Amino acid sequence: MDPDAQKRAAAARAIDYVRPGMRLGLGTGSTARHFVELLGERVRAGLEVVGVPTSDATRRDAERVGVPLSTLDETPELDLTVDGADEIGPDLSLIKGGGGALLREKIVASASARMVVIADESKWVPMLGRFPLPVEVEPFGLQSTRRAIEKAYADTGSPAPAVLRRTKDGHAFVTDGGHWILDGALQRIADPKALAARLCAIPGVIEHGLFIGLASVAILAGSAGVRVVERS
Ligand code: A5P
Repeated sequence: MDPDAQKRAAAARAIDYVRPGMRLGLGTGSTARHFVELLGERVRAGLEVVGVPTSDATRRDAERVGVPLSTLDETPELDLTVDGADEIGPDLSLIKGGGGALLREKIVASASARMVVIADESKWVPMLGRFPLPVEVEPFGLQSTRRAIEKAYADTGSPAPAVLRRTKDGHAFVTDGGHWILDGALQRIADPKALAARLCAIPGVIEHGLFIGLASVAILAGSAGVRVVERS
């Protein structure tokens, strides 16, 4: 299986977790897009669910395939969120936000009774940190916020620059919420909880891409097939 087929296989297994009447959080990214497409097939075959998208891109995908949509204002409690990840650690801690949707992804996952993360095996790591950690920031005061973030990295044992994410044409990448993203290539995050607490305490930080204690199931697809890991 090539990586895209693996993503689709993981997404297909996640469909097993969907029950009629569920209120679903719909993740963002290439793996989550497979889930939305497969969910659309089920909806067209008669399955009744409602979805809350985590990004404008996912909203458009869901509309295209016919998944009925709601918002967290109309539907503040969800049964299940299915989303991808950039890295998955052994305790199902995640790095997310490679696609820039981390804030809405975290809000939606936190409003859900359960989060299932879907990915190809390349996302499974013994320790988080090889994928650059995205931190969503308020543009006002960027340099001060950047310095505070870099101090948090150094103080927690992973010194690294916090680099402004840019689009291909060189402009700052702007999130759906109108914020910017600083990516930190930390290499290893020895204590994700400690780092998360430090980042949350910085006023210009809107949200960070460490998802701790949110995912309860990981569905991983590789060349040997699909495996399911449950958080103990
Ligand atoms: C979006 O902001 C991210 O959190 C994605 O869920 C993550 O980047 C995984 O994306 P892929 O499924 O495209 O690898």
